[in-house]
Amino acid sequence: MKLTKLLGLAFGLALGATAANAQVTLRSADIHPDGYPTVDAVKYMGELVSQRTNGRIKIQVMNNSVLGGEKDTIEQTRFGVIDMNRVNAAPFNNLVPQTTVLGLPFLFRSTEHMHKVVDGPIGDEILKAFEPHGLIGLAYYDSGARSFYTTKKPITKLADLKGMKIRVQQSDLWIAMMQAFGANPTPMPMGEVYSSLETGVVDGAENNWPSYESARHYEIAKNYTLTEHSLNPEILVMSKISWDKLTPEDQKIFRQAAKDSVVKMRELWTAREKTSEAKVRAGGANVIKVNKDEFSAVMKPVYDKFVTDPKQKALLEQIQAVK
Ligand code: GTR
Repeated sequence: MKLTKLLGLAFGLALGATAANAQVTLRSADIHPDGYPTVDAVKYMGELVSQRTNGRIKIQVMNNSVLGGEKDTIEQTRFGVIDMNRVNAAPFNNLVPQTTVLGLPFLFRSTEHMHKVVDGPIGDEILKAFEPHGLIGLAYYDSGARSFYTTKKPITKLADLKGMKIRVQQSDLWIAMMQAFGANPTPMPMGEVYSSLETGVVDGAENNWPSYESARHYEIAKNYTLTEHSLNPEILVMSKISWDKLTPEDQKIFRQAAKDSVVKMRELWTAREKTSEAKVRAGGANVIKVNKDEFSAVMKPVYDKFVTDPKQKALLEQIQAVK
């Protein structure tokens, strides 16, 4: 073998060795503040990944919307600018239509029902649907039940929503849902909601206890009406560009660590729902119980609009059939 060839081979080996031992830090986006369960769950996943790769791969959670609102970070994740992203299912709806069923109003009978669906083959099928869009679906996280909150007029019955300007997530499903409730939907990123409530751009919004509390919306929108209209979960995704750079062994480690972080997330979530509820009640929130049947009774147009093709219909039926 010629010397130059030998040298080349040695160089190649050295490069290979460096690449295998090199440390990589993947960036994961989240809009929530420090200590929010989704943020801590991804940090926990990062610890597992780091342990299981002997410190070769780390995950840095860049939360507090530092990388932008959810719609923007989804695009950046698709293009590999951001490696991972924890986002609610709603902003994925227009990109990955299969996610739409998860947010359908009054679909899940309970958290247990939702868990059974996302933990089983239906959940896997929806996660797989991300891949053609440049994303790898890794896991579902809890997001509790979403309920309305308003600054001035409290919602005590369905008719109160008539004509109210309600902030929604940037998803056609959510726009249609608000219209079916009789409200006037205003889609915008979460980061703009506080000032929009404060300045009267919107009369209200809707979210779970922890977001209502952590985003401090309860300070200005004191009426929280327990409609619990959706149990739409959170979804953790990875950029396919970043994923393809991992070895098959590391991909397995990521899948398992994501799965393990779900268990952690559920513990964190259950605890946080309680502390957030206690905090907003202590902060003077006016918590209102309503007849939920009145609200669910007007949701047929939403189902008619979004469950149209046979695949969506089959998916919905499968979800409803899960006992
Ligand atoms: C939260 C969710 C966020 C975001 C937010 C919103 O419950 O965790 O990912 O979707 O709601 O309403 O924009």
